[in-house]
Amino acid sequence: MTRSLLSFSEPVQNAFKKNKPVIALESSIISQGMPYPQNIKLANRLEEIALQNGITPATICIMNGKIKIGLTDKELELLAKDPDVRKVSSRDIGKVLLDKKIGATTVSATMKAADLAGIKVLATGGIGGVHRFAEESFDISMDLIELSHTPVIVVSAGAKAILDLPKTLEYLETLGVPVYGYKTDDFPAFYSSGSGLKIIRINSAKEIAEIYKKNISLGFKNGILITNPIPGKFEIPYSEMEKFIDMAIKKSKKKKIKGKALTPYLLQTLVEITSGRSLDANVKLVENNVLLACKIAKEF
Ligand code: PSU
Ligand code: MN
Repeated sequence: MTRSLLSFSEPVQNAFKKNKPVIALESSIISQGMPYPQNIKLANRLEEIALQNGITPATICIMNGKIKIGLTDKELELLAKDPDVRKVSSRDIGKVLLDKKIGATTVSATMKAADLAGIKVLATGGIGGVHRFAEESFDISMDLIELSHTPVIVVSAGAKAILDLPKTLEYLETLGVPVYGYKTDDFPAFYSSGSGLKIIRINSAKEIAEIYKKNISLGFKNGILITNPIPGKFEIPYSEMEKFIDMAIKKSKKKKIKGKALTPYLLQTLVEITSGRSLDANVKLVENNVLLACKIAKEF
């Protein structure tokens, strides 16, 4: 029954048949996270990086009443261009399937799809988390909840810097989600390589896979959050970025932007305020995460 709702691309089917590693890629970053044509360039580039590293990429979305695991170039292009593509978190999957609409999957929905498809590693830019002023808005990304009950390794550059990072880390602890820094003990802040918040350091992809295997052996259902800092030469220092983020958040409050529209609005506003610098950093950090996801996938 599950299988009938999943639709695998040919390359992904072949990889499974030959027992070759596959990584999952989310699509909300394409449809809601970045403007055209940078989004399609990135989507193609990420697939290329995976292939060059001997890994089959499976970008995930919802189309024609199916959860698609692996997309064609045409399908990627559609996700990048069509303004009507919905932003789909886990809770939205059923409705978008029924409506036969096109849905771009966030980290939470992509984790769910990856788990159903048997894919253990997912690469994204930055996960969603606890928004600033969440004590008023209650806005906490479903990504965190999904990490607590879906056994997928999510490779990120930390949580998006527009969020309340200390609260996000606290909430991940409450939810029982292990958070590790790849070759760092400083929680990465998306555009910046560190936030000053301490996390546990891990030095190899092998160790990450081993922890995951132990958790699975014990029947644990939680995922693992790997945070991989943006390479230093591409980062925008935290102190510099904070001013821009404050400006973007003030603008969102004035315009009363809320709910699922908030994250895309803030990311887009930052691209404008920084004259594209934040977009360049976003691209670089995602590429870096795909590279690490490939290394981890090879350990299975
Ligand atoms: N990472 C990026 N850009 C993005 C996202 C992640 O570099 O646009 C998306 C992811 O799909 C993530 C979502 O799951 O933003 C979080 O949205 P929200 O805060 O509404 O849960
Ligand atoms: Mn939200």
